Amino acid sequence: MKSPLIRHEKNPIISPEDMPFETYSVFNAGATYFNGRFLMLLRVEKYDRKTYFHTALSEDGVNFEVNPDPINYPLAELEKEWGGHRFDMRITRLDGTYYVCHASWMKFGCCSAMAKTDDFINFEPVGSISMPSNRNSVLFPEKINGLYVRIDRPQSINGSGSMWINYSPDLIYWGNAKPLKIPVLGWGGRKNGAGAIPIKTNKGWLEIYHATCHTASTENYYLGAMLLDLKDPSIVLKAPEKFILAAEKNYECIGQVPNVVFTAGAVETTDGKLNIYYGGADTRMCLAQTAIEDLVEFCLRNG
Ligand code: BMA
Repeated sequence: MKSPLIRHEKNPIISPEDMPFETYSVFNAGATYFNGRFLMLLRVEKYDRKTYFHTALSEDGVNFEVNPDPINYPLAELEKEWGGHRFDMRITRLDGTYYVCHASWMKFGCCSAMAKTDDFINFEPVGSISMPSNRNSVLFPEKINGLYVRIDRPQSINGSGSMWINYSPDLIYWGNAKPLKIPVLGWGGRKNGAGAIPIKTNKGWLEIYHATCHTASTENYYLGAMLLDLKDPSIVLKAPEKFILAAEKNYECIGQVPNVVFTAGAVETTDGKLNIYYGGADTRMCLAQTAIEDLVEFCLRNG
């Protein structure tokens, strides 16, 4: 069975030239549904290559209006002290609050950090939630067995790394960490990390992740999908060896970092579809769509 993902005909849905201000790159947005609209938290780099985060809202999930003002994002204590370059915000709605997990580069390496918001205007730091080197944290949208759950990606000194799952009673103290046992992937020999927030289906938690491998010229990024056990998400039920998206189009192959498709957010539509928002070549925002049940079927048949 082939990947059920279909690239949107309007791709890229947001390019630097569509932005309401001078923009070098706009990519890897977190995404959620907020007050009846699709919301993206865009990672925006300007020509000084400094990073800002801007919300963008849409009625149909395709045409977005970008807020020209960046969000006012508070720094967690460690970031204040050591300086922080934040990126790749993943948004989880849990018990009516929106939690934002992101990577934070500091003097001594990269940590995962978290903040929360009710309105995407005011954010309150939850804190630094890992030791270095760690990134690609995604928080599950509900507690499991009374605990918060997240997937993250500890990174080894040579830059490789793989997804782990860990648990917390309070979002601050995390432990009982276990690696997620996915197969050795022909397209994922270098590293992998969680992408979208896990989606609950009756066959398991559906997780869309990225993985990379070195080719003769570049480190290529791919998207893959897997199903995790509903009651014990440390158990990988199905993880196909086929990728679901590779960088093929010009908007995925040419840009700041070539041959990259990278998701930090997918949003269910009211008719059972899934909008998978992803960065193309670390330069622009793109959209791929599928029916959730088709992606689940892909995992069941190929896993
Ligand atoms: C990863 C992250 C992503 C980025 C990717 C490709 O390490 O930094 O934000 O999209 O590299 O450059």
